[in-house]
Amino acid sequence: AFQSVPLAPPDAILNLNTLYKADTYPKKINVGVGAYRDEDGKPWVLPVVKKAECAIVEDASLDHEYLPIDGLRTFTDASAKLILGKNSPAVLENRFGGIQTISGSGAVRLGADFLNRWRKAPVYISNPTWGNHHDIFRDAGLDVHTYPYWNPEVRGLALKGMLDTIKGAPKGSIFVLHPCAHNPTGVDPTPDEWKLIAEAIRAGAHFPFFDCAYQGFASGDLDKDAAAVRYFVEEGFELLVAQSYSKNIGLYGERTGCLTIVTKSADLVPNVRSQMCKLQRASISNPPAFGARIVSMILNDEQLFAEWTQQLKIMANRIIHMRTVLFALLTELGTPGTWNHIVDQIGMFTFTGLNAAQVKVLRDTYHIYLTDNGRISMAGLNTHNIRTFAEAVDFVVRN
Ligand code: PLP
Ligand code: TYF
Repeated sequence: AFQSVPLAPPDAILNLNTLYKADTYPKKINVGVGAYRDEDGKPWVLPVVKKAECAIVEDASLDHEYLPIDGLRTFTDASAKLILGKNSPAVLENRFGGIQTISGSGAVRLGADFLNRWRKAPVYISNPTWGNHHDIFRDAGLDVHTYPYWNPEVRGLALKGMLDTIKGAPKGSIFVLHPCAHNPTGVDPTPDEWKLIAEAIRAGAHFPFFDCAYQGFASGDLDKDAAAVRYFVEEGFELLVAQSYSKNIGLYGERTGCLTIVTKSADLVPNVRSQMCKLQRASISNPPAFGARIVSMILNDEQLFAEWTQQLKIMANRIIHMRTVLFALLTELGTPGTWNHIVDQIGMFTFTGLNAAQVKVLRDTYHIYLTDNGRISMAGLNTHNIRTFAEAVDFVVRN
Protein backbone atom coordinates (compact mmCIF):
# COMPACT_ATOMS: atom_id res chain seq x y z
CA ALA A 1 0.00 0.00 0.00
CA PHE A 2 2.89 2.33 0.66
CA GLN A 3 5.13 1.85 -2.38
CA SER A 4 4.53 5.40 -3.50
CA VAL A 5 5.56 7.04 -0.18
CA PRO A 6 8.85 8.84 -0.73
CA LEU A 7 11.42 9.30 2.04
CA ALA A 8 11.05 12.74 3.61
CA PRO A 9 14.25 14.69 4.22
CA PRO A 10 15.25 14.94 7.91
CA ASP A 11 14.36 18.14 9.78
CA ALA A 12 17.21 20.54 9.06
CA ILE A 13 17.66 21.67 12.67
CA LEU A 14 17.04 18.43 14.53
CA ASN A 15 19.31 16.58 12.09
CA LEU A 16 22.20 18.83 13.18
CA ASN A 17 21.82 17.40 16.69
CA THR A 18 22.07 13.87 15.31
CA LEU A 19 25.22 14.74 13.34
CA TYR A 20 26.71 16.50 16.36
CA LYS A 21 26.06 13.55 18.67
CA ALA A 22 27.65 11.15 16.17
CA ASP A 23 30.79 13.31 15.90
CA THR A 24 33.59 11.93 18.13
CA TYR A 25 35.85 15.01 17.89
CA PRO A 26 36.40 16.24 21.47
CA LYS A 27 36.27 19.96 20.68
CA LYS A 28 33.10 19.85 18.58
CA ILE A 29 30.69 22.78 19.02
CA ASN A 30 26.90 22.73 18.68
CA VAL A 31 25.41 26.11 17.82
CA GLY A 32 22.54 24.56 15.88
CA VAL A 33 19.38 23.89 17.83
CA GLY A 34 17.95 26.67 19.98
CA ALA A 35 18.28 25.18 23.44
CA TYR A 36 19.95 26.83 26.42
CA ARG A 37 23.31 25.49 27.61
CA ASP A 38 25.28 26.60 30.67
CA GLU A 39 28.94 27.61 30.88
CA ASP A 40 29.91 23.93 30.63
CA GLY A 41 27.74 23.29 27.59
CA LYS A 42 25.20 21.38 29.67
CA PRO A 43 21.40 21.73 29.73
CA TRP A 44 20.24 23.65 32.81
CA VAL A 45 17.32 22.60 34.97
CA LEU A 46 16.34 25.84 36.67
CA PRO A 47 16.54 25.47 40.48
CA VAL A 48 13.01 26.90 40.73
CA VAL A 49 11.78 24.13 38.42
CA LYS A 50 13.44 21.47 40.59
CA LYS A 51 11.74 23.00 43.61
CA ALA A 52 8.32 22.95 41.95
CA GLU A 53 8.88 19.38 40.70
CA CYS A 54 9.69 18.15 44.21
CA ALA A 55 6.62 19.86 45.63
CA ILE A 56 4.45 18.23 42.94
CA VAL A 57 5.86 14.77 43.59
CA GLU A 58 5.33 15.22 47.34
CA ASP A 59 1.77 16.52 46.97
CA ALA A 60 -0.50 13.62 47.92
CA SER A 61 -3.58 15.41 46.58
CA LEU A 62 -2.33 15.22 42.98
CA ASP A 63 -3.17 12.26 40.78
CA HIS A 64 -2.75 11.27 37.15
CA GLU A 65 -6.30 11.91 36.01
CA TYR A 66 -6.87 13.66 32.68
CA LEU A 67 -6.82 17.42 32.63
CA PRO A 68 -9.85 19.13 31.06
CA ILE A 69 -9.69 19.53 27.25
CA ASP A 70 -8.53 23.14 27.67
CA GLY A 71 -5.91 22.20 30.25
CA LEU A 72 -5.12 23.47 33.73
CA ARG A 73 -7.09 26.66 34.31
CA THR A 74 -4.66 28.11 36.89
CA PHE A 75 -1.97 27.70 34.22
CA THR A 76 -3.84 29.23 31.29
CA ASP A 77 -5.08 32.20 33.33
CA ALA A 78 -1.62 32.96 34.70
CA SER A 79 -0.11 32.46 31.28
CA ALA A 80 -2.46 34.97 29.65
CA LYS A 81 -1.70 37.50 32.39
CA LEU A 82 2.02 36.94 31.96
CA ILE A 83 1.93 37.93 28.30
CA LEU A 84 -0.89 40.49 28.38
CA GLY A 85 0.03 42.09 31.72
CA LYS A 86 -2.16 42.03 34.84
CA ASN A 87 -3.56 45.48 34.04
CA SER A 88 -4.20 44.81 30.37
CA PRO A 89 -7.57 46.17 29.20
CA ALA A 90 -8.28 42.66 27.87
CA VAL A 91 -7.70 41.17 31.33
CA LEU A 92 -9.64 43.86 33.21
CA GLU A 93 -12.57 43.51 30.80
CA ASN A 94 -12.38 39.70 30.73
CA ARG A 95 -11.90 39.68 26.96
CA PHE A 96 -9.36 36.89 26.89
CA GLY A 97 -9.25 33.14 27.07
CA GLY A 98 -6.51 30.55 27.00
CA ILE A 99 -6.16 26.91 26.00
CA GLN A 100 -3.23 24.78 27.17
CA THR A 101 -1.29 23.34 24.25
CA ILE A 102 1.60 21.09 23.32
CA SER A 103 4.13 23.86 23.85
CA GLY A 104 4.55 26.75 21.42
CA SER A 105 4.39 24.51 18.36
CA GLY A 106 1.04 23.12 19.46
CA ALA A 107 -0.24 26.61 20.22
CA VAL A 108 0.67 27.80 16.73
CA ARG A 109 -1.00 24.72 15.25
CA LEU A 110 -4.19 25.07 17.30
CA GLY A 111 -4.36 28.74 16.34
CA ALA A 112 -3.83 27.83 12.70
CA ASP A 113 -6.54 25.14 12.85
CA PHE A 114 -8.92 27.58 14.52
CA LEU A 115 -8.30 30.30 11.94
CA ASN A 116 -8.62 27.80 9.12
CA ARG A 117 -12.04 26.75 10.38
CA TRP A 118 -13.47 30.07 11.55
CA ARG A 119 -11.58 32.91 9.94
CA LYS A 120 -9.98 31.47 6.84
CA ALA A 121 -7.69 33.90 5.04
CA PRO A 122 -4.25 33.94 3.46
CA VAL A 123 -1.52 33.81 6.11
CA TYR A 124 1.70 35.82 5.88
CA ILE A 125 4.83 34.68 7.72
CA SER A 126 8.14 36.50 7.83
CA ASN A 127 10.94 35.79 5.36
CA PRO A 128 12.89 34.18 6.91
CA THR A 129 11.11 32.60 9.85
CA TRP A 130 11.18 29.55 12.07
CA GLY A 131 11.02 26.77 9.47
CA ASN A 132 8.11 25.04 11.14
CA HIS A 133 5.79 28.00 10.45
CA HIS A 134 5.66 27.04 6.76
CA ASP A 135 4.70 23.46 7.56
CA ILE A 136 2.25 24.19 10.38
CA PHE A 137 0.17 26.73 8.46
CA ARG A 138 0.24 24.70 5.26
CA ASP A 139 -0.78 21.49 7.03
CA ALA A 140 -3.59 23.41 8.76
CA GLY A 141 -4.94 24.15 5.28
CA LEU A 142 -4.11 27.82 4.96
CA ASP A 143 -2.56 29.55 1.96
CA VAL A 144 0.93 30.55 3.07
CA HIS A 145 2.72 33.69 1.86
CA THR A 146 5.72 35.58 3.18
CA TYR A 147 6.49 39.19 3.97
CA PRO A 148 10.02 40.63 3.72
CA TYR A 149 11.71 40.83 7.11
CA TRP A 150 15.47 40.66 6.74
CA ASN A 151 17.43 43.17 4.74
CA PRO A 152 20.87 41.62 4.17
CA GLU A 153 22.36 44.95 3.08
CA VAL A 154 21.84 46.57 6.46
CA ARG A 155 21.70 43.26 8.35
CA GLY A 156 18.48 44.54 9.86
CA LEU A 157 14.75 44.87 9.43
CA ALA A 158 13.33 45.21 5.91
CA LEU A 159 10.73 47.67 7.22
CA LYS A 160 9.65 49.13 3.91
CA GLY A 161 9.17 45.76 2.24
CA MET A 162 7.31 44.50 5.26
CA LEU A 163 4.93 47.48 5.32
CA ASP A 164 4.39 47.35 1.56
CA THR A 165 3.43 43.69 1.78
CA ILE A 166 1.04 44.31 4.69
CA LYS A 167 -0.55 47.13 2.70
CA GLY A 168 -0.78 45.04 -0.48
CA ALA A 169 -2.19 41.88 1.13
CA PRO A 170 -5.84 40.93 0.56
CA LYS A 171 -8.08 42.59 3.16
CA GLY A 172 -8.38 40.51 6.32
CA SER A 173 -5.21 38.46 5.88
CA ILE A 174 -3.51 36.82 8.85
CA PHE A 175 -0.07 38.15 9.88
CA VAL A 176 2.19 35.98 12.02
CA LEU A 177 4.51 38.16 14.09
CA HIS A 178 7.40 37.34 16.44
CA PRO A 179 6.92 39.74 19.38
CA CYS A 180 10.55 39.46 20.51
CA ALA A 181 13.80 37.68 19.67
CA HIS A 182 12.86 36.94 16.06
CA ASN A 183 13.93 33.45 15.00
CA PRO A 184 16.25 33.20 13.07
CA THR A 185 17.43 36.80 12.59
CA GLY A 186 17.57 38.19 16.15
CA VAL A 187 16.21 41.44 14.74
CA ASP A 188 13.11 42.99 16.31
CA PRO A 189 11.17 46.08 15.23
CA THR A 190 11.66 49.13 17.47
CA PRO A 191 8.61 50.54 19.31
CA ASP A 192 8.22 53.15 16.55
CA GLU A 193 8.41 50.47 13.89
CA TRP A 194 5.77 48.40 15.72
CA LYS A 195 3.49 51.46 15.53
CA LEU A 196 3.82 51.56 11.76
CA ILE A 197 3.27 47.80 11.53
CA ALA A 198 0.14 48.03 13.70
CA GLU A 199 -1.20 50.92 11.61
CA ALA A 200 -0.71 48.96 8.39
CA ILE A 201 -2.35 45.87 9.89
CA ARG A 202 -5.31 47.93 11.02
CA ALA A 203 -5.64 49.65 7.65
CA GLY A 204 -5.89 46.24 5.95
CA ALA A 205 -8.27 44.83 8.59
CA HIS A 206 -5.71 42.05 8.99
CA PHE A 207 -5.50 39.68 11.95
CA PRO A 208 -2.31 39.57 14.06
CA PHE A 209 -1.12 36.21 15.37
CA PHE A 210 1.85 36.53 17.73
CA ASP A 211 4.19 33.60 18.22
CA CYS A 212 5.99 34.23 21.49
CA ALA A 213 8.64 31.62 22.22
CA TYR A 214 11.13 33.80 24.11
CA GLN A 215 9.36 36.05 26.63
CA GLY A 216 11.95 37.15 29.20
CA PHE A 217 14.62 35.12 27.49
CA ALA A 218 15.46 37.90 25.06
CA SER A 219 16.14 40.84 27.36
CA GLY A 220 15.84 39.24 30.79
CA ASP A 221 12.75 41.43 31.32
CA LEU A 222 9.35 39.73 30.97
CA ASP A 223 7.45 43.00 30.48
CA LYS A 224 9.82 44.44 27.92
CA ASP A 225 9.64 41.27 25.81
CA ALA A 226 5.83 41.41 25.91
CA ALA A 227 5.64 45.06 24.84
CA ALA A 228 4.62 44.44 21.22
CA VAL A 229 1.69 42.19 22.17
CA ARG A 230 0.57 44.65 24.86
CA TYR A 231 0.77 47.53 22.43
CA PHE A 232 -1.54 45.77 19.97
CA VAL A 233 -4.02 45.00 22.77
CA GLU A 234 -3.97 48.61 23.95
CA GLU A 235 -4.62 49.65 20.37
CA GLY A 236 -7.82 47.59 20.44
CA PHE A 237 -6.83 44.66 18.22
CA GLU A 238 -8.33 41.21 18.50
CA LEU A 239 -5.47 38.76 18.31
CA LEU A 240 -4.04 35.35 19.04
CA VAL A 241 -0.84 34.71 20.93
CA ALA A 242 1.05 31.43 21.17
CA GLN A 243 3.29 31.03 24.21
CA SER A 244 6.07 28.53 24.84
CA TYR A 245 7.74 27.67 28.14
CA SER A 246 10.50 25.68 26.43
CA LYS A 247 13.16 28.38 26.62
CA ASN A 248 12.16 30.75 29.40
CA ILE A 249 11.46 28.02 31.96
CA GLY A 250 13.56 25.36 30.22
CA LEU A 251 10.70 22.87 29.91
CA TYR A 252 11.53 21.80 26.33
CA GLY A 253 10.53 18.14 26.57
CA GLU A 254 7.56 18.72 28.86
CA ARG A 255 5.71 20.42 25.97
CA THR A 256 4.14 23.23 27.96
CA GLY A 257 2.45 26.08 26.13
CA CYS A 258 -0.66 28.17 25.82
CA LEU A 259 -2.80 29.71 23.09
CA THR A 260 -4.54 32.89 24.20
CA ILE A 261 -7.18 34.81 22.33
CA VAL A 262 -8.10 38.44 22.90
CA THR A 263 -11.54 39.39 21.61
CA LYS A 264 -13.48 42.66 21.23
CA SER A 265 -15.95 41.73 23.94
CA ALA A 266 -16.20 39.27 26.82
CA ASP A 267 -19.27 37.47 25.42
CA LEU A 268 -17.24 36.14 22.46
CA VAL A 269 -14.73 34.28 24.62
CA PRO A 270 -16.81 31.20 25.57
CA ASN A 271 -17.76 30.58 21.94
CA VAL A 272 -14.19 30.83 20.72
CA ARG A 273 -12.88 28.66 23.54
CA SER A 274 -15.54 26.04 22.89
CA GLN A 275 -14.51 25.78 19.24
CA MET A 276 -10.83 25.59 20.17
CA CYS A 277 -11.75 22.77 22.57
CA LYS A 278 -13.46 20.88 19.74
CA LEU A 279 -10.29 21.11 17.64
CA GLN A 280 -8.12 20.17 20.62
CA ARG A 281 -10.32 17.14 21.41
CA ALA A 282 -9.91 15.85 17.87
CA SER A 283 -6.13 16.23 17.86
CA ILE A 284 -4.76 15.55 21.37
CA SER A 285 -7.91 15.08 23.52
CA ASN A 286 -6.33 16.94 26.43
CA PRO A 287 -2.88 18.32 27.23
CA PRO A 288 -0.20 16.87 29.54
CA ALA A 289 -0.31 17.84 33.21
CA PHE A 290 3.22 17.86 34.59
CA GLY A 291 4.74 20.88 32.86
CA ALA A 292 1.57 22.92 33.35
CA ARG A 293 1.63 22.16 37.08
CA ILE A 294 5.22 23.36 37.28
CA VAL A 295 4.51 26.59 35.42
CA SER A 296 1.30 27.20 37.33
CA MET A 297 3.16 26.93 40.64
CA ILE A 298 5.89 29.30 39.49
CA LEU A 299 3.54 31.90 38.01
CA ASN A 300 1.08 31.87 40.91
CA ASP A 301 3.53 32.01 43.82
CA GLU A 302 5.22 35.32 44.49
CA GLN A 303 8.37 33.78 45.95
CA LEU A 304 8.82 31.21 43.17
CA PHE A 305 8.06 33.85 40.56
CA ALA A 306 10.82 36.07 41.96
CA GLU A 307 13.28 33.15 41.89
CA TRP A 308 12.32 32.39 38.30
CA THR A 309 12.90 35.95 37.10
CA GLN A 310 16.37 35.85 38.70
CA GLN A 311 17.22 32.58 36.94
CA LEU A 312 15.76 33.86 33.68
CA LYS A 313 18.13 36.82 33.91
CA ILE A 314 21.08 34.47 34.41
CA MET A 315 20.27 32.79 31.08
CA ALA A 316 19.57 36.02 29.20
CA ASN A 317 22.68 37.70 30.59
CA ARG A 318 24.97 34.79 29.77
CA ILE A 319 23.79 34.94 26.18
CA ILE A 320 24.22 38.71 26.04
CA HIS A 321 27.71 38.29 27.50
CA MET A 322 28.61 35.74 24.81
CA ARG A 323 27.61 38.32 22.19
CA THR A 324 30.03 40.83 23.69
CA VAL A 325 32.87 38.30 23.89
CA LEU A 326 32.37 37.03 20.34
CA PHE A 327 32.31 40.55 18.98
CA ALA A 328 35.51 41.40 20.91
CA LEU A 329 37.29 38.28 19.63
CA LEU A 330 36.43 38.92 15.96
CA THR A 331 37.56 42.52 16.40
CA GLU A 332 40.81 41.35 18.01
CA LEU A 333 41.40 38.86 15.17
CA GLY A 334 40.68 41.59 12.62
CA THR A 335 38.17 39.34 10.89
CA PRO A 336 37.17 41.08 7.62
CA GLY A 337 33.66 42.59 7.57
CA THR A 338 31.50 44.31 10.17
CA TRP A 339 30.35 42.31 13.17
CA ASN A 340 28.40 44.78 15.28
CA HIS A 341 25.18 42.91 14.39
CA ILE A 342 26.38 40.23 16.85
CA VAL A 343 25.86 42.65 19.74
CA ASP A 344 22.89 44.43 18.16
CA GLN A 345 20.78 41.31 17.62
CA ILE A 346 18.52 39.99 20.37
CA GLY A 347 17.63 36.66 21.90
CA MET A 348 18.92 33.19 21.39
CA PHE A 349 20.21 33.55 17.85
CA THR A 350 22.66 35.54 15.80
CA PHE A 351 22.13 35.63 12.06
CA THR A 352 25.83 35.82 11.24
CA GLY A 353 25.74 36.46 7.51
CA LEU A 354 27.93 33.39 6.90
CA ASN A 355 26.89 31.63 3.70
CA ALA A 356 26.09 27.95 3.12
CA ALA A 357 29.58 27.21 1.75
CA GLN A 358 31.21 28.71 4.84
CA VAL A 359 28.81 26.81 7.07
CA LYS A 360 29.84 23.60 5.35
CA VAL A 361 33.54 24.25 5.98
CA LEU A 362 32.78 25.00 9.63
CA ARG A 363 31.02 21.66 9.91
CA ASP A 364 33.36 19.49 7.85
CA THR A 365 36.68 20.97 8.99
CA TYR A 366 35.99 22.47 12.40
CA HIS A 367 33.22 20.20 13.74
CA ILE A 368 31.06 23.27 14.35
CA TYR A 369 27.34 22.67 13.76
CA LEU A 370 25.06 25.49 12.62
CA THR A 371 22.17 25.81 10.18
CA ASP A 372 22.87 26.49 6.51
CA ASN A 373 21.38 29.99 6.78
CA GLY A 374 24.26 31.03 9.04
CA ARG A 375 22.19 31.16 12.22
CA ILE A 376 24.02 30.37 15.45
CA SER A 377 22.49 29.64 18.83
CA MET A 378 24.46 31.87 21.20
CA ALA A 379 23.70 29.45 24.05
CA GLY A 380 26.02 26.89 22.45
CA LEU A 381 28.97 29.21 23.11
CA ASN A 382 30.77 29.49 26.44
CA THR A 383 34.09 30.84 27.72
CA HIS A 384 35.74 27.45 27.02
CA ASN A 385 34.85 27.19 23.33
CA ILE A 386 34.26 30.73 22.12
CA ARG A 387 37.86 31.44 21.05
CA THR A 388 37.96 28.22 19.01
CA PHE A 389 34.67 29.29 17.44
CA ALA A 390 35.88 32.81 16.64
CA GLU A 391 39.10 31.52 15.08
CA ALA A 392 37.15 29.12 12.87
CA VAL A 393 34.84 31.93 11.74
CA ASP A 394 37.89 34.09 11.06
CA PHE A 395 39.33 31.30 8.88
CA VAL A 396 36.22 30.73 6.77
CA VAL A 397 35.69 34.44 6.23
CA ARG A 398 39.27 34.89 4.97
CA ASN A 399 39.28 31.79 2.73
N1 PLP B 1 7.99 29.53 17.56
C1 PLP B 1 9.24 29.93 17.41
C2 PLP B 1 9.49 31.20 16.65
C3 PLP B 1 10.30 29.21 17.96
O1 PLP B 1 11.55 29.65 17.79
C4 PLP B 1 10.01 28.02 18.67
C5 PLP B 1 11.11 27.23 19.23
O2 PLP B 1 12.22 27.23 18.84
C6 PLP B 1 8.68 27.66 18.82
C7 PLP B 1 7.69 28.44 18.25
C8 PLP B 1 8.15 26.49 19.56
O3 PLP B 1 8.91 25.72 20.36
P1 PLP B 1 8.21 24.71 21.36
O4 PLP B 1 7.25 23.89 20.58
O5 PLP B 1 9.33 23.91 21.93
O6 PLP B 1 7.53 25.54 22.38
O1 TYF C 1 16.19 25.78 17.04
C1 TYF C 1 15.05 26.01 16.63
O2 TYF C 1 14.77 26.95 15.92
C2 TYF C 1 13.85 25.10 16.96
C3 TYF C 1 14.04 24.22 18.11
O3 TYF C 1 9.92 20.53 18.87
C4 TYF C 1 12.94 23.25 18.28
O4 TYF C 1 13.43 24.46 15.81
C5 TYF C 1 13.21 21.89 18.25
C6 TYF C 1 12.20 20.98 18.44
C7 TYF C 1 10.91 21.41 18.66
C8 TYF C 1 10.63 22.77 18.69
C9 TYF C 1 11.65 23.66 18.50
